Amino acid sequence: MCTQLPDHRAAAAFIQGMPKAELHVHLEGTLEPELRLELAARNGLELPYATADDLRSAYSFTDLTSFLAVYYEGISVLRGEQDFYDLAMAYFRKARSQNIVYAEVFFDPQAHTARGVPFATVMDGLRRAQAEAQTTLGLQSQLIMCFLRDQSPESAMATLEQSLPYRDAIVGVGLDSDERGNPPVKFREVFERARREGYRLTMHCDVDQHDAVAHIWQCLDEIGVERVDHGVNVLADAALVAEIKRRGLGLTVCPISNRYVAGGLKARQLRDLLEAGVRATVNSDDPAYFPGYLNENLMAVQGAAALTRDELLELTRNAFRISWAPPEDRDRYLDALEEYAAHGPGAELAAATDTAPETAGRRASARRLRALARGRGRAATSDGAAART
Ligand code: ES4
Ligand code: ZN
Repeated sequence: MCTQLPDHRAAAAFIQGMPKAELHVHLEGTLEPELRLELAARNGLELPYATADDLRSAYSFTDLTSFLAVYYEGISVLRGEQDFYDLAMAYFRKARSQNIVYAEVFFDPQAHTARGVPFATVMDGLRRAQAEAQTTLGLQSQLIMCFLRDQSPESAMATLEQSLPYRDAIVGVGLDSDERGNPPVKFREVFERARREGYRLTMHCDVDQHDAVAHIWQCLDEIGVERVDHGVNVLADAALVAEIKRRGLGLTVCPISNRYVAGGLKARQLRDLLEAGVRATVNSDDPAYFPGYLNENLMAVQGAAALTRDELLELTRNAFRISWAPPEDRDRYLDALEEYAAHGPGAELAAATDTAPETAGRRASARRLRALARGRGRAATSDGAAART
């Protein structure tokens, strides 16, 4: 199937209405300037800017390192439990307004504990927001704790130990911050321990970083991740693509983030990943800094690479498939998505083009998609278990 959405408005309506999952968003990266000013005032802190627009126009970065300096500066207004609650709740409201039904959200405990904020304060605020979002918005969420790769492995291990009383409130661990000189293997023991404690494993491999391909291989061979955050550079190595497919690993791609810190949306690469059969997804990363939440990211790549209705659906199927939602929830979300595919905007169009002449490649991919939609496809995950594809 190769149904083209007829125009921008049709694409926007289709994307808005689609039930979606977000798997790569840093809660601290959702701190909008308005809330940053409010929290600064609440905590008696002076900011060098008086208005949200002043703050926005002062955000200037060209790469990961310069972005991270701005990001950590922003974080410094987060102090009390209510601050973390407000931060998370604002994101959950925004997410639900975009018809996100399930979100896995990153947080960076070391960026707070290093400033004297207790681990418990962070957890209490985030967990209260999660419970509130579940009951009042119907939004399901899970937390992923990231270690800062530009800090020591000892600091990461101490953070892992601090998290253990909250083991049931955190689904997995990740690795973020500045990648240069901080390869995955630096944290091998920390991730080994995290796995033993029952955490799911993911790691950032930011786009176009020094040694990007080698870092992704390390994630597979030395760490045993289930997902790679970003990871677009896999395309430089056919054997790596093949291995990622063989293991059924997911990639959480963040197009607008890439435009800001890696020189382009990487929309063509995203389409190549889909065509190669890699479980790629679209996500928003740090939407307060790389303007655009999930729908805007999907719109951006749809516009740049003329993604079809079916490709947009496949990106969203991938997000639910590679999510760490309990299997019964994941399958319910996938069923709701198939319902949307069958009856949502453009369904008549899809039915009509389904009978149009197709290329052999399109036919094969349509067959694969139909089989997958029926839940027959199975792939091995990194721990060897069979997963619904
Ligand atoms: C991040 Cl874009 C990105 N890369 C690595 N670490 C991060 N933390 C927040 N955003
Ligand atoms: Zn990220």
